Amino acid sequence: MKCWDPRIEEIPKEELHRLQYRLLKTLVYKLYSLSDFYHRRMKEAGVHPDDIRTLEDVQKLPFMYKSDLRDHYPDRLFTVPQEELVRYHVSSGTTGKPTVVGYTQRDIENWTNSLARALVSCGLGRGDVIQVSYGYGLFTGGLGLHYGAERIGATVIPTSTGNTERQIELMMDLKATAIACTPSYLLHIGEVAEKMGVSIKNDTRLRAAILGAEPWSERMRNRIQEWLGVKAYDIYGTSELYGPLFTECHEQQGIHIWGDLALVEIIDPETNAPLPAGERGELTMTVLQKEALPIVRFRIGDITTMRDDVCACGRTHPRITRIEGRVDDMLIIRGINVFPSQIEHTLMGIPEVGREFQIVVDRKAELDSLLVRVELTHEAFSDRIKDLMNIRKKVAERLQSALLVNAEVELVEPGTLPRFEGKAKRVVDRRKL
Ligand code: DLL
Repeated sequence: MKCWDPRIEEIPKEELHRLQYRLLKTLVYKLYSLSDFYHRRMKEAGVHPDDIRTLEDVQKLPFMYKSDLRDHYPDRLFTVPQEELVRYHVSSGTTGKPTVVGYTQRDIENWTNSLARALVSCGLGRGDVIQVSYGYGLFTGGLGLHYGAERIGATVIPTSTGNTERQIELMMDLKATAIACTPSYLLHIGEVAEKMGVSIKNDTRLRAAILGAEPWSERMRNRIQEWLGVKAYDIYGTSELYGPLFTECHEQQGIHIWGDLALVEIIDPETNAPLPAGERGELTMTVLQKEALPIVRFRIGDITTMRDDVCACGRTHPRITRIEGRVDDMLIIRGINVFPSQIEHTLMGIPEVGREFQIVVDRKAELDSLLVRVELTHEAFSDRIKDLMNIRKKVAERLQSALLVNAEVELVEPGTLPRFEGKAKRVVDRRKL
């Protein structure tokens, strides 16, 4: 099957814009009358629903921040009574209070359909066996993918995370053709499989991996594809926008954002000005059809670029490029901005470097220091001391030229750095401890 819903996925752009405008206008009127929060915010911003006369007028509306959700914990931004809710999810809130999201039956429908379109665009469908190794529970990854995979008629293995050896046995016994998990967990699965004497590439039917929930680099994709013999697709979403929602298609040229569900803007994080397609900034979304917890101009904090050209696959909806990281994950080292994903991309271009690394930032004598601990491949690790010194020098030079910051490099034995079952934590910022 080429598209799950070709009528909407290949809709002419002008028609999509008209539809978005209609949905936006309806949403704004609804919120003005239904939500104290949005009513107040719009009044403060001096904007009335009648002022929304074009799609670009979305820019007149006030922004919403993660702190708004925390400040209204647990459910004070919901616009439906509890009886209308069919589910809650709760984000773990690495920085402070957790946030609670609620769903009506229709919200679950929209979420599921978005993932059905996405999974079909990754070449999956009836006959596929999809192992869902995202966490099930309060996290949106497991149940989100589960519903999407069932909707397209695939067979789901709901393994959730953990118990990795058993995951590999089930992958073989039940002939999984696809896996959905974080990229860091797939690395771990691949390693554990090797220890069990199993080659994912040769001994399983796995051919696709739906990877996201954390930043990962293009070079990591190449390594995963080559090593495990799968096509690796980027999947994006956040709990506030339902959960995992959008993926790349088989062209692997950016993540398709279904325009009938969400309106994308890229904002300059410093000036708050909207940026045109092709310019890098902070992803901001308005969810056009969301009942329980409406989301308008939500400043997600992820850094990306928008593409507005039509994809070679024929889908007309806007795309975003791979997320580089979150504004608040950016490390400022001696005044220079560094994203952990840049470090990953640089390291994965060095053949002697294995797949795991750790970044340690500290402050010594009032100066920031950056230490990058790098696992070597088994072959490189058995090299002579002199060769190791050369590898260390090479890694330090590559990092210096990519980041414009000096990094101390420590080479470590393969298999010694932490492994992850959910989202990876590769940065230790001792300045914040
Ligand atoms: O991580 C939802 C999800 C589940 C997405 C499964 C994909 C797959 P949260 O826990 O609310 O929701 O975290 C959302 O994770 O703002 C990004 O910073 C990061 N993130 C998610 N997907 C990607 C990705 C889920 N593909 C936050 N690349 C987002 C980079 C990602 N970062």
